[in-house]
Amino acid sequence: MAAVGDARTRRAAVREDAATERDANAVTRAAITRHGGTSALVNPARVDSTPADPALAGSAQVDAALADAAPVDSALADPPLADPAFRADVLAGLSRRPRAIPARWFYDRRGSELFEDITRLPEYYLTRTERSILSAHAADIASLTGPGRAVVEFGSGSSAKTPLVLSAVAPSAYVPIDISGEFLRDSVAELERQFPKLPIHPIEGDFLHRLVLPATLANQPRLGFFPGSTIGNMNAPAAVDLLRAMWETLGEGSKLLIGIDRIKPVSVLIPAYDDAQGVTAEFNLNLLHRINRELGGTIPVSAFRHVARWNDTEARIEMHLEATRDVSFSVDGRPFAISKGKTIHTENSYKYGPRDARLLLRSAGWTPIGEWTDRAGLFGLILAEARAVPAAP
Ligand code: AVJ
Repeated sequence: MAAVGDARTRRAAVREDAATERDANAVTRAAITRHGGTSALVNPARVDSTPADPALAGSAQVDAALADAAPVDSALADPPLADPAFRADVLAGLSRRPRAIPARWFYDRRGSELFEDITRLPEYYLTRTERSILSAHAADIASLTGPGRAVVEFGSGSSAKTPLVLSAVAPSAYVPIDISGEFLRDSVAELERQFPKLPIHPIEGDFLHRLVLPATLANQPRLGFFPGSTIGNMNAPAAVDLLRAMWETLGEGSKLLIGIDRIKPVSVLIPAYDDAQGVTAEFNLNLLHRINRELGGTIPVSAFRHVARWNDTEARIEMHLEATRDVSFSVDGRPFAISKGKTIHTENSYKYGPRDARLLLRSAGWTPIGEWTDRAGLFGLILAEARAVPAAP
């Protein structure tokens, strides 16, 4: 374990206005940015919009516009279970310049399967590396968190890394939070078999907002768990908002174990997002298939190619879908045209140096108290503590 700085003297400020009671336990079944999820297509997602970063912008503003335009029963007339938030994000995303569609819409059933395949690719070092860090340092992590904490996992998805943490930290309870009830039920059933004495309290909800934890956990200290570098999908302001919402959900004195992917040579980064087998390309292109399936689109998918780029000033991998010829098509009856060489921006995956990652956490009131990495320094696992708002010096 590498202790991180003199944590006690550097408390980060916590804004009090991060979340409102109105947002408590919001249950929405739309997809959000996450790994391994399936979206049941019912309600519009309530995702904070980040206008400076169109690929991640939420749909709140366009929801409102569309609510006026679409007749109430249009969902019934449309192809299978069209999510109004998906439609709104796609129509708005294809209309703006540069074109951009939020990455959270990757995760329909097929997209979630393809993501699982990505995590097993030789080039995709993230999942494998994070898991090896977790198992190599489990005892160390446990000694810093202490036993008897309720482990709260944000975006638990298929909970693949959960057993590593649960067997290490001797938790009092496990609280998986996920937007997909289907995924929750599957993973809870599996974990109940593995940890028969552990109380499990699943919450189907959107962790981008403050949630109210079950009353039975009121007096138990908490350990948040947010693996997979899911935070990398967000730009800095959105990431800080999310980390603050987690602070509010967990409360002062809680701890957070978070996986954050690191900046590294482009020769390693690009193949991780543009693999030899073309699985990531298929994952990216599936978004166009999904638009065709669910929104009555006529997009000629074969006229697009997957592109992964490193944007050095923003310190992020970008995924785009590039038109290989001039194309025109319609979505939901609306016409669109894209000229050869132009792209639809579909994902950002931000990477952080060790100090960048710690500053990000501090910006949201989380004081780093431990950090682990692999031999090559590919991936960072940070343990942070929710400290009170500091007095000004
Ligand atoms: C789930 C956001 C962590 O950015 O590495 C993988 C998603 N996109 N390959 C990532 C993803 C293309 C992944 N996250």
